[in-house]
Amino acid sequence: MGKAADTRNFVIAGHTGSGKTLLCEQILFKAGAIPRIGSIEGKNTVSDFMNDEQERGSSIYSALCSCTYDGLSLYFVDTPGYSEFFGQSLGAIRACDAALVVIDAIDGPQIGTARAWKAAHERGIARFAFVNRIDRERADFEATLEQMRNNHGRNVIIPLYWPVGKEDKFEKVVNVLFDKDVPAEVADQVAECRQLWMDAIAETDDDLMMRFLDGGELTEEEIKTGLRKSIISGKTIPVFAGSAVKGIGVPELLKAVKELFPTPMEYAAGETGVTVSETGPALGEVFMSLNDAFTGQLAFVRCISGKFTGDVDIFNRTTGAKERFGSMFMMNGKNQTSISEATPGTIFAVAKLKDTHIGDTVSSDANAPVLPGIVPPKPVMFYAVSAMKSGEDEKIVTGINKIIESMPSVSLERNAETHELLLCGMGDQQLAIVTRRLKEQFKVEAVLSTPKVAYRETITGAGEGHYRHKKQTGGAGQFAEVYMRVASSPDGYKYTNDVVGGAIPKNFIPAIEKGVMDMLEEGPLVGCKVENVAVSVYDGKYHPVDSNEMAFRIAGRMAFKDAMSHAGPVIQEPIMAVNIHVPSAYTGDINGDLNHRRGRILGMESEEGLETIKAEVPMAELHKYATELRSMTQGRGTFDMEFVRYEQVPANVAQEIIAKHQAEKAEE
Ligand SMILES: Nc1nc2c(ncn2[C@@H]2O[C@H](COP(=O)(O)OP(=O)(O)OP(=O)(O)O)[C@@H](O)[C@H]2O)c(=O)[nH]1
Ligand SMILES: [Mg+2]
Repeated sequence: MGKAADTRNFVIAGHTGSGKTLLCEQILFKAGAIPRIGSIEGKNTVSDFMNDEQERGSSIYSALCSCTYDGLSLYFVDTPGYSEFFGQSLGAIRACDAALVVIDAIDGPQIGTARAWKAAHERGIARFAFVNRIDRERADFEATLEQMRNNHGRNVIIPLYWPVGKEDKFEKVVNVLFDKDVPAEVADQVAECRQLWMDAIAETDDDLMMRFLDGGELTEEEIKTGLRKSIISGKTIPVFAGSAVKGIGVPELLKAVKELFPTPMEYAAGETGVTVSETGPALGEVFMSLNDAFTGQLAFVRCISGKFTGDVDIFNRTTGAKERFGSMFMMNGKNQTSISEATPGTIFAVAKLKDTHIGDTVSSDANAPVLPGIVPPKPVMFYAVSAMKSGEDEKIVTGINKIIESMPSVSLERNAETHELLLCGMGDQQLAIVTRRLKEQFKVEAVLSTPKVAYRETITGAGEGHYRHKKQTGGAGQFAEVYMRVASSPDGYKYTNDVVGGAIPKNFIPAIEKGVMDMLEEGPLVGCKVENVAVSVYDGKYHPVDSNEMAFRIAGRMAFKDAMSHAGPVIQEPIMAVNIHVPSAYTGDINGDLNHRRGRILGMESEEGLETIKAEVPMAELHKYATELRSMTQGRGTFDMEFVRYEQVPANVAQEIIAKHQAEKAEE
C-alpha cells in the first residue's frame, strides 16, 4: 500500500460558535503538533491567526491544519461558520474527502449546520457529526440529537458514541458498538443505537442481511467493514459527542478518522471521470488563496492524483496558463513547513503563482481533465464604491481586486447602466473587512454608498410629439422641425422614416435618430434607459441655410420627449426572485415584512427544519435586506436572490422616484 492509505483529509464545518476552531486546536494538541491548547479569548489559536478574526473572536477565512497521528498524515480545514463567509467553506468542502459538522449541544442544529450538511451532500462526500460543548451549562445531547434526527431521519443520524454525564459532570463517551463497560444510566440509549447501526450495517451487504435476519451474529470485523461502508456511501451519518475545551471525545474521533473516514483513494470523483492513482501525472485543485501581508501570496491545493514536486512546470488547465510550482508548504494556520512532494490527499500551499485562482485545476499533464470549479454563493448585498480622495479610484480597483482573490463570494463590477462601480458580497461585515483591508494594506480609503437602481423607462400606449428648434444668434441661425409618433413595441426598439415629399431631406434622418438615441440612453422621466418603443418620423420642416445635423439632433431629442409624454410613460424596475431560509418560528414576521417591501409571496417549502419562503421582491427594497433579515431572525435567517424580469413600478412609487430624480438633477 502506498502513502495515500495513510493520509486523511476532512473539512470542519457548521454553525458559527459551535467550536470548530477549538476542536482543531484539540486535534493538533492530541496529535502532539502543538504544545498547548490556544483559546478564542486568548487570541492564540492556530487557525484564527488573522487580526480580523482575533478581533471578532470568530473565523473569517478557512485555515489549514496538518499533523501526524498514529501513523496517519492528517490534513483538515477549519472553516468559518458565519453565513457571510460561507464562500470560504464551499471551497474546502469541494477539496476534502469528508465533512465533519460540529453542532453545539446547547443551541442544537442551526442554519449554518443545515448549510454545511447540504453542501457536503451535494459534493457527495462522507459526513460525520460532532456534538460539542457537552461540558457547558444547559448542554443537552439528547435534545440536540432529536432535532438532528427530525431533520435527517433516525436511521441516518446514528450516534456512534454516547456521552456519559453532562455539564460539569461530563466525563467520557462510550462506543455504542464495541464498549463492554456501559454505565447503566445510558444503557438503554446505547442499546437502541447499537440496534440502529446493526440494521444499517446489514443493509450494506446481501450476505450480511441474510445472516442478520436469521438471527446470526456478525463478527467485529464484519461490523467494522459494514459500518465504514454505510458511512462512506452516505447512507448514514455517525454522531460523535464531546467537548473541544476539555478534549473529551477527541481521541475517539481521531480513531474514527483512521478507521472510518475515506482514504484519498476513495476520492468522490462524481461525474468528472477522474481516477486516482499514486503514480501517473499530478492532478490537483486550487480551493483557496491567501494574500496577506503575513503569508504573502499563497494558493492552497488539494492533490487528487499522482505526485506534485517542487520546481516543475504545472499546467493550469482552467486558464491555460503555465505555472512553475516553486516552494511548496504544509500549513498549520500561518506556520509553513517546506515539503518536497505532495501525494494524493495532501492539502498544501504553493507560493506566488501568477495566473491561478480559486477553483482552477492544476496538473503536470497538459491534457488533464478540467474539474468543474467552485461556484461561490451569489452576492446579496451591493454598494456603490468610490475613493474618498479624488483621483484614487484606480487604486481602489487594484486593491479590491487583490483582496477579493481570497474572498470568493465578493466581486467588483461596473454597472453599465448606472455607471457605478459596485462592490458585491454577502453582507455588511464581509464588505467592511474589504474596506478595512483596503485602508490597512493598500492605504486607500473607500466610501460605500447606496447603489442606484437601474430603472427602465418605456411607454404603455402610443402618442405624437413635435419640436421646432430655432435659434438666431448673430451670424448663422439654427433651424429644424420634427413631427414624430411613438408606440409601445414589445420586441424592442424600431425607427422608421415615414416622411413624404421631402419635408425633411433624407440626409437629416440619421441625425434625428441620434437625438432619439440620446434620449434612449437617458430617458425623460428619471434618466434611465428607455426600452421597447417604435419611433416613426413623419413630418417636419427644414431651412436651406440654417438647418444642420446638430439642429435636427436636438429637434429629434425634444420631439421624442414630447411624444413619450403623450404615450403613457412608465418606469420599470428590476424584480428579484428570492429564497429566504428561516426557522419556522419566524415565517410570520418575515412574510409581514415582505409585504412592506412590495413583495409577492409565491410559496413555502420546508427542508432540514428550515422553511424556505419563495417570493418576488423589487430590487430597490432589498439593498440592506441581508442585514435586516439577520436582525429580524437573530442571525438565523439567510437568503439568496436572482434577477427575474423588469416590471412596471406602481404609480405612487413612480412619483417618488421621479421627484427624487428631479431633486438630484436640481442639485447638480
Ligand atoms: N465550554 C465549552 N466551550 C467551548 C467548546 N468548544 C468551543 N467552546 C467555546 O465556544 C466559543 C466558540 O468557539 P469557536 O471554536 O470559535 O467556534 P467556531 O465554530 O470556530 O466559530 P466560527 O469560527 O464563528 O464559525 C469559544 O468561546 C470557545 O471557547 C466546548 O467544548 N466547551
Ligand atoms: Mg472558528
